[in-house]
Amino acid sequence: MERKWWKEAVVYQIYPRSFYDSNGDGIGDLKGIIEKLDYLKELGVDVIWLNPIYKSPNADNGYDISDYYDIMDEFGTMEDFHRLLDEAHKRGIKIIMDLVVNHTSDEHIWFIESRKSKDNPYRDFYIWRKGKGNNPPNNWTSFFSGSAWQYDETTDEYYLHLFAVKQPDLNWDNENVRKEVFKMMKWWLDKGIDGFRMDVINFISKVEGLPDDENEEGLIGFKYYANGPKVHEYLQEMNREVLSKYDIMTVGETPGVTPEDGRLYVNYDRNELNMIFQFELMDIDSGKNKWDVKPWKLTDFKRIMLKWYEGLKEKGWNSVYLNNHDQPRMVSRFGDDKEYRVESAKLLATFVHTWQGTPYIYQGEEIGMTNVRFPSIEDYRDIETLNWYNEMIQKGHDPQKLLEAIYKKGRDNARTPMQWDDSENAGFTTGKPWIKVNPNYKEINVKKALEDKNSVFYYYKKLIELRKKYPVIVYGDINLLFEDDEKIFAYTRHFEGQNLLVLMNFSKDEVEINLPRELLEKDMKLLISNYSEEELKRNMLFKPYEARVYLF
Ligand code: ISL
Ligand code: CA
Repeated sequence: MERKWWKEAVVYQIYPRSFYDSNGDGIGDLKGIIEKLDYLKELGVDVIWLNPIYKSPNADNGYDISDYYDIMDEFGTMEDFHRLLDEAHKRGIKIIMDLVVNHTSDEHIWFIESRKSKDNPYRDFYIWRKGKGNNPPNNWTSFFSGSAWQYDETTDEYYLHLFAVKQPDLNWDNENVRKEVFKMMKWWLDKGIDGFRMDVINFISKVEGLPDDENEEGLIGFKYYANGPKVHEYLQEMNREVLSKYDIMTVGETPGVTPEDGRLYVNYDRNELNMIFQFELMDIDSGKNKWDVKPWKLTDFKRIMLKWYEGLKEKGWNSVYLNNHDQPRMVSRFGDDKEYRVESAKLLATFVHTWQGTPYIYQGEEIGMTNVRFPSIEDYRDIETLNWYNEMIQKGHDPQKLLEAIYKKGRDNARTPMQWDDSENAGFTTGKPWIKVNPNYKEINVKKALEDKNSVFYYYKKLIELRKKYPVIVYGDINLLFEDDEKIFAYTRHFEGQNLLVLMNFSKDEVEINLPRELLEKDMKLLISNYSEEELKRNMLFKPYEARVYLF
């Protein structure tokens, strides 16, 4: 297997708005990130992925970009950005940027021009269609509720927006759109950035004719733009024109992708992307839609991860993540955010860092931050959450029940400010934060974590160190043990004579693990565990959420 720096790297995702506020306006900023670089250096991460920092009116917190060549006012200036890149590089930390090119803001100059007239040179940068009588051109729905079409009076046509009304979709079939995007990517790469995370990159090619979806459930129209007809042609063009000219890493965000589709994006010989984010694991607890939450099963968890491991094996590379800025906090979703918060946060980290693939840490995960339960809908900021809530209220649903779903799945769970210490507003800002902090910050914060050698933070630090020391953790193949067990997740890994045994109890019960004889006979060296050495004398009786990693 080919060794690559981005396979060995650990990525840390920063949501700048909620990371650290350097000037007291209540909004995290670039200077704030610079101030915290030493903290990230201490943790040991190699790459920072920055959520969008471009100029934006913030309908969707920066995913609606009005100028790709400028920095969002609240976040600082281009000079601040250069300093951030420089200071990160000085510490040996790379920076990858979010590339949001399925859509722009409606305040982007291209769209302002495009909507002016049907013969404007930018008209064809976006997807405009005539309505069907008084109805939109087709029945597709938006991720953020309602129709995916917005009527525009000026020219009596509709434009397509898979996300918010303020996020019109670009028309990738227009060669000039692709040229502009590639030019912009080079402009950033020439500044020395180290790669891109590509927002919904598998949505850029829509099926010709934009047909009605006969299946009127869930996200209507999805199959006509997810992994569309020309997506691979466009990504190969992007690779040829831009990516292949730099030593960078790329990761595509790709909702609705199976391992078969995945191979087409990441197989080495296809020259498209290095990695993608699969969503099958994130959908593990979804019923009719994300808000309809059903219990998840460990056997499904294992099955999905194994399928992706086998699916990309030797021909491509996986990414491993359990949460991000769109998802609930992993300890609340897959662990226990009460009695066993610390233990289960460490257990989940053990999985993320010892499975095959590049691990992605989302800010705050490394101190075990949890979901939040705001008392009122007024406290929420996320456009997806608010649009859905309003739509459901109009349909007559019970507000309290809606809040319960938001507590489980709302995106603001991940977006509350980073908890730095136990002072007011968790030390995130001296002003009024743009979104309230999680009230548990007195208990869960960075300062406390750094003072406690048994904290979640130091466990992450150690996992990251182990990854650097033992190539088997990065490159080893995987063999699952006890595949059908609903409590135990266990596997061995092998690489060039190094062997690893990972044992994890994903339950609140004590569980005895009966290792197969051939493993019992081996000389095992414990590399890391989330319970104390003293307690480990219990041998193979595993405490709630206990995790151990052995080298043999
Ligand atoms: O957030 C989701 C589930 O709640 C996803 O459906 C999400 O909308 C989808 O994965 C696309 O996400 C990305 O593009 C969006 C942006 O709002 C998200 O923050 C971003 O990660 C539009 O740009
Ligand atoms: Ca600020």
